[in-house]
Amino acid sequence: MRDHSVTVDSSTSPATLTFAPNFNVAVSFIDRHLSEGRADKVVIRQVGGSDGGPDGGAEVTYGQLAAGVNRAGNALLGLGIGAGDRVVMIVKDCPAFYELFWGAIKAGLVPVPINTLLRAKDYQYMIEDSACAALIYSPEFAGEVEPALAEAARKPAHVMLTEGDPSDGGGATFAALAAAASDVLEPAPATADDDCFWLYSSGTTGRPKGAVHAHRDMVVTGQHYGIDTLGLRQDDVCFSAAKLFFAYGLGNGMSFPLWCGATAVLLPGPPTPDSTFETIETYRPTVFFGVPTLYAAQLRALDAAPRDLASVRVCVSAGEALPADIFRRWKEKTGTVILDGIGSTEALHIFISNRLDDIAPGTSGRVVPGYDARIIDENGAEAASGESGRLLIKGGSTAKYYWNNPQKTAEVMVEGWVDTGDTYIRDDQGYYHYCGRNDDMMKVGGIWCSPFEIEAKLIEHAKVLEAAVVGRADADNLEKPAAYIVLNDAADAGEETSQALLEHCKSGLAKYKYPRWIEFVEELPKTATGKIQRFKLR
Ligand code: 3UK
Repeated sequence: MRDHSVTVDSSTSPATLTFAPNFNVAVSFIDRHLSEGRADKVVIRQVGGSDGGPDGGAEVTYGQLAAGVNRAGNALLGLGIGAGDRVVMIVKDCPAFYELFWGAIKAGLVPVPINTLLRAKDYQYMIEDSACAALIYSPEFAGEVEPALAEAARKPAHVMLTEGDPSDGGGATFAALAAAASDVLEPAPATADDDCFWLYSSGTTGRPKGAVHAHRDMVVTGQHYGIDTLGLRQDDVCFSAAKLFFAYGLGNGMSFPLWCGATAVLLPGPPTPDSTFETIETYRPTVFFGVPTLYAAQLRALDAAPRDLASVRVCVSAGEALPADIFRRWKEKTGTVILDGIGSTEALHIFISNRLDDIAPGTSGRVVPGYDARIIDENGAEAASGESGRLLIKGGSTAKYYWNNPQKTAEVMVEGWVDTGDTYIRDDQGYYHYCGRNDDMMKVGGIWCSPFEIEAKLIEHAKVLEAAVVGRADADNLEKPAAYIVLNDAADAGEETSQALLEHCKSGLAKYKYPRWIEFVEELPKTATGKIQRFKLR
C-alpha cells in the first residue's frame, strides 16, 4: 500500500500537520489502528441490539470495522459507481453508518450523510441537488424516503436499504451486498485537499447547500479541537446525543474517537433525558456531547430522580449558545462542567471553545488553536474589543465550496475566510460572546430552523391570511419558534384553531419545526414596502 499517512508535530502550537502526497483519509482513521495494534480493541458499542431494541448491544472492534469498511467499499464499487460519485446516506447511528461512510471514502466515492429527521420534500431536494449515484437508508426512514424517491426528477441508479426486509425495495440490502464482498480494498488515490464528503447546511431562504469537505478536514478537527482543546485520549469513551449526520455528531461520535483510537457509544434512537441517562449508566462514557435544549431537559429530569453520571469526566455543548444558568445548575447537580463551543457545518467542527482549564460561563470561550477569527463592523473594518460585529473564521477544516452554488460560495467563503452569519463581541480577555444571528435563522435544539419555512406551511392552511414566525426565549432562555397569525376570519381565533394549525405544521415539517406559541393578531408590523418587520415581534 502507498503511504497515506499524516504526521503530527505537537511541539508547535497549533500542532503542525504534514500530509503525505497521497492521502486517502480512510487509512489514517481506519487502517492505521491495525498497524498500531488496536485490532481487538472495541471501537463501537451500540446501545441495544442492531434494531436499537433493549438488549444485546452490538460491539465492533477496530479489526472488524476495518474489514467492514473494505466490504462496504467493495460493495459500492461492485455497483459500478465511479470515482467522485455521491452516495447519499439516510442512516441512523449504528456501525453501518461508519462502514458506509468510510467504505465510500476509501473507495474514492463521496458520502453525503443527511439529517434523518427531515421530510420527503427535503429529501427530494437533496436527492436531486446532489445528483447522487446511490441512496442508502435505514428502514426506519422509509416512510419519508420512498415518497421522496417517487417524486424526484432525477433518481439515483442504486437505491438500497441498509438492512432489514428488502421485499418492498425489490433488491438486496446493503448488508447482504457487503457480506458477499471482499474484505480487502486498496485505498483509492486522493490528496489531502481532494473532495471527500459533503454535509448539507441550511440557509435563511434558499435551499440547503452541500458543503464540500476535503480529506484533511477531519484530521484538522480531530487534532486541533478533539485532542488539543478537549483533551481526548485513547482510553476515552465518547457518547454524542447529537447524531452522526450533524457535523457536530460526526466529530463527537465518529471521527474524534477514530482519530484518537478511542471508543464510541452509539444510540440509534432519539436522545431523550431517559435514553441518554440510561446509556450513560450502562455504557459508562467518559465524555458526553449534547445541545443546550437537552441539558435543560436532563436537568429537569435530575430534579425528579438522581442518576449515575459518575463515568463522565467532561461534557460538551454546541449548536446554540449555552446559557450560563444551565452551566451553573449542571455543575451543581452533577459536579461536571459543560464546555460550550461554537462550530459550524462549514468549519466542520468547533473553532471557538471553552476548555477544562479556561472556562467563562455564558461565552463561547476563546479561539481554538489552528483557527483565526475576526469580528468586522458594517464597513468591513475590524471591530474593537467590546464592540459587536460579524464573525468570520479561517482554518484548515473549512469547506472548499458549496456544491452547485457558486453564488453562495462567493458570498460566504472569501479568501479563506468563512462568514458565520453570527454577531459576536470579543471582550478584552479574548472571550467570544454570542449576540445572535445576522439573518432570521433560528437554532431549535441545536438544529437549523427557518422562520420562512414555518410561515409558508402556516399560510397553506385555509384559515390563515398571514403568518410571521420569530424566535422567542423559553423558560430555559433557549430560543424556540413563536407564530403570529392573522386569520381570514378573526372569529376563528381560539384553542381549536391553534390545535389545527399545530397539527398542520407537524404533519408537513420536520418534527422539531412546529411553533411552540401561536398568537392571533389583527395585523403584522410591516415596512412601507410591505415587508414583515420581524424585529418588532421579538
Ligand atoms: C450556531 C452557536 C452560539 C451559530 C456545529 C458544533 O451547530 C453547528 O453547525 P451548524 O451548521 O450551525 C452553525 C451555527 O450554529 N451555533 C453553534 N454553536 C453555537 N451559537 N453558541 C454556540 N456554542 O449560529 C453557528 O453559526 O448546524 C456545532 C460542531 C459542529 C457544528 N456543525
